[in-house]
Amino acid sequence: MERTIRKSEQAFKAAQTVMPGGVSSPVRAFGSVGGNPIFMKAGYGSEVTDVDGNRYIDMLSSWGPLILGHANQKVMRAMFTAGMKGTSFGSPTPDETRLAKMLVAALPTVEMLRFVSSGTEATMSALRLARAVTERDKILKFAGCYHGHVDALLVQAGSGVATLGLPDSPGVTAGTSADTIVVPYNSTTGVEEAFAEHGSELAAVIVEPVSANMGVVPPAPGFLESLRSLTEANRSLLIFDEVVTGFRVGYSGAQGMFGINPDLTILGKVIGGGLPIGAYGGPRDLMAQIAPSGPVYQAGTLAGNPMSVAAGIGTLRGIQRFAPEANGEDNPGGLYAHLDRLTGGFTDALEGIAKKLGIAMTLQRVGSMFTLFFKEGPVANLEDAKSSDTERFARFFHAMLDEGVYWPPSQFEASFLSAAHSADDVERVLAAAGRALERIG
Ligand code: HOZ
Repeated sequence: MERTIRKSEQAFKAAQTVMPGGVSSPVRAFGSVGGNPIFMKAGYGSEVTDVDGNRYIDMLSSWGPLILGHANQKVMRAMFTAGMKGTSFGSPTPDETRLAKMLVAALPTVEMLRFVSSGTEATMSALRLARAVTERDKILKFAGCYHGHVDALLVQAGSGVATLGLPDSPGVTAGTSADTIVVPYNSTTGVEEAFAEHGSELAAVIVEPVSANMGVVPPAPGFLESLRSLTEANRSLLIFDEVVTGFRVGYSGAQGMFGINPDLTILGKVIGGGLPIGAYGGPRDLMAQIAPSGPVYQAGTLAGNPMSVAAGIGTLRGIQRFAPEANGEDNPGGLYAHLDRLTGGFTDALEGIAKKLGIAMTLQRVGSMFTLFFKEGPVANLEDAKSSDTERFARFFHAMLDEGVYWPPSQFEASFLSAAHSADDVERVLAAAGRALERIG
């Protein structure tokens, strides 16, 4: 049956009259894949339903936070129980300490942390702290990494900036971007050269330890190690942006997976279970510089919001208590091992289908996050990612929508599986992808 999207189209028309591009965040507008965005009305488990009533297996998972799937009942109960007692107090609550303790216990490099309301805020605050304690101005970032829409980091950024092919954003002053040094991802030589030239001026190197915003690009062997040793040697801080990877690639994030200890860690997404949240943390002596214990100012009316914090606690508990028997399978190793097997099986099978059809495709995956690039691989940096066949990706995206699968609407983003995706879901997505690839050629 033909898919009807009449109500989505009406909703988009109405949205465009009052919101730029009709959306609250650019990539959602389908700019790079064409067509009009689908407006959602509900999500349950591994599925989302649009306003016309079409159902899709969701491969977006709200861009990563929903590791337990949509409307997980335990998370919802925790969140509503908190909300029924008040949505915000502008005063501290014990649940903030509870969640903070869970995060500190999971991440050995984080002894103290501060909650904020988004990953962008967390990044902005971590940079301020790094600049304050090092008394230096410059920051090194990597092309294609995205750290929220912080002015200083909107230079050769990934995510929507890469998706829409935008130049660095107007409105960011030359002075602000003058303090940002950009190096290709996975280029240890580039970082060495930057340190040789600017070593004494660099406050910090900020990196997504697995990049997720030019599509999934894992760190090359030795890359993160070289960042650690170069920052140490030059007394700069190493900041891991684990907004995507934190509690997604493993319970101790990418830092646990690769065994590298950053000085500061930025968190978001999974730790709020789908509600707005962010956090930045590190060793006690560094975090003690934040007001009111120290002079580095940072504040927020809704920071540590009770519903976000409750959803975060509920999500982390759900991860810890993931019950293998509920999936009817033998599941040594808990949720992360389960997701690794599920996602690995999926990407291997999809690669096999593409090979059979003679389609140039590379699947890059770390744990339950992956990107299908329409090109021969590997993809090691933004330049590689940009040489993907984005037109073919757009055709694939729409063919998958017709097949009832909601893929991220950009070649430069990650797909995520969750605890709610069953083996049957994965089989259905594979079959859909096979038909879609055959159709688009
Ligand atoms: N920056 C997000 C993905 N990496 C996109 C956010 C959104 O559009 O919701």
